[in-house]
Amino acid sequence: MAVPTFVDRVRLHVVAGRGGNGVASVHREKFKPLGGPDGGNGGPGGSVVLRVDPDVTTLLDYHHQSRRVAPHGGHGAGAHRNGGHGEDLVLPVPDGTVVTDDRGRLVGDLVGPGAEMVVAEGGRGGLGNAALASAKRKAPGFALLGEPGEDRFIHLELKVVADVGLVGFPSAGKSSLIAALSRARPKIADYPFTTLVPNLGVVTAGETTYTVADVPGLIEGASEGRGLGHDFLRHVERCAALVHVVDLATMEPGRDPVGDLEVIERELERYGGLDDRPRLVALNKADVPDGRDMADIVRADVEQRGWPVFTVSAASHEGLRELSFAMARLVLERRAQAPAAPPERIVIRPRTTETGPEFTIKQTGEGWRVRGTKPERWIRQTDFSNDEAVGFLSDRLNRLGVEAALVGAGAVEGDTILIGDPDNAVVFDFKPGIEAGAQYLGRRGEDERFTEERPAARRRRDIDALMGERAEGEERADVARRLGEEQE
Ligand SMILES: Nc1nc2c(ncn2[C@@H]2O[C@H](COP(=O)(O)OP(=O)(O)OP(=O)(O)O)[C@@H](O)[C@H]2O)c(=O)[nH]1
Ligand SMILES: [Mg+2]
Repeated sequence: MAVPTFVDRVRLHVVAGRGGNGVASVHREKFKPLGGPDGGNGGPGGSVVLRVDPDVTTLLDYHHQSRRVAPHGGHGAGAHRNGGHGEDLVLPVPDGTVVTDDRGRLVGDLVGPGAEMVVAEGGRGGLGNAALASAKRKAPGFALLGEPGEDRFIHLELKVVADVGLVGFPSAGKSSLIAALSRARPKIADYPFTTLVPNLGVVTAGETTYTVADVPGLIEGASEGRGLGHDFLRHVERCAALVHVVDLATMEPGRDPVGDLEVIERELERYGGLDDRPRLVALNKADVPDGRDMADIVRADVEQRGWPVFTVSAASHEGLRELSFAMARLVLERRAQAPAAPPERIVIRPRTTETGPEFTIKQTGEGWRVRGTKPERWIRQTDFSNDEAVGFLSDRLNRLGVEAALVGAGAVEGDTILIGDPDNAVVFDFKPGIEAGAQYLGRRGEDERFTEERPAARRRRDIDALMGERAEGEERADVARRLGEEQE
């Protein structure tokens, strides 16, 4: 098969960058051997972003290279140096690109220049030990790891964004009409299925400028896959109006203009969703001998259906002015109903914010399975070769109530606990710090992790302590936010 030059459907593997690791470091200076923690944070990984670029008309690039990877964030360093941000990988896509996930669910619809969407979010950078320090935990000997970036498959599908769609049998003259009405130069030939992908032309009628697209020819049974099938009709789904292009000069046995029109209407109906679109009928090739007579016979029949009829010739340009103004009127009506949004930057994030419980516990054959956004994120951030980091993890899990919930559910010391998704879970032996039932008795007073201080006050003080040591004022808000999230 020839290499396709127009690709309107691709499956793309997008991988965002990993966040950089935070670093555990201690400030050293002459005469000041214990200068406090100064390990910087890792930078976030780059995201993969789709952005509509008016100069891009096909998804061909993604057909050739179907895996796209954004750069990682930099690791933190000593002396409060934070790792650099991984740059976002921006992938230009044509206007009208529809994004779905592997299960066919709609993720987004990119319409209008500049519309953009994050399809794989970069991983967060890990906090360094400076940011993890608190009044109680003055010199943490650990830092958090950066998180992996999102890694997913998406499907891109192009739906041409045109105001008017031309439909009709092969060789009816759809491409010829586009060529006659606009400056587009699509391929025109006297054999069926010349057009294999939609052509787009820009038409100006008086004050109105609009776009016209043709669709590869339809034949009887297109909905069952005959000819090129009716799949391409998705390109006219967004059109304000449809124009039937009817061949007045067909020599094929069994075909006539009115019959052709009925066949195409049936195929449109089978495709579905296009009933509400106003229609015009262009009887084309009026220049052929007896063309006009044929047009007059057909006209009465078609007008009965309530559709305006135009007798035209793409060859001699007869009737094209009237047709183009009639199309303009329908486009204007549609635009008046739904004014086109100004081309602003839309940022769609595919993930919705999670609701519901922060974690769930389920007993399985392998052990107790803990799932939840936070516990799973914390696992990814933990350097399991560092005992202090593991201690910090268990503090966080306790604070969220995971341990208590496990005990409440009947887990006992020595049970297997799995945190995370089945393919990639971290496995622990359960070693509760509280006796069964003891979770109702209150907190362990002597343990700093269970101080009675309100979290908000503690967080504020932690930030103040941290900021006292640091000059980078502009990062204050960012660190405050991050600490808030990390310490929740
Ligand atoms: N005489 C005459 N011939 C025309 C006219 N319009 C188109 N044709 C001819 O009809 C043939 C088919 O035209 P196309 O524009 O390729 O038809 P199409 O509808 O795009 O066909 P497909 O792409 O195959 O679906 C070509 O040989 C054209 O030159 C017309 O107004 N008059
Ligand atoms: Mg064509």
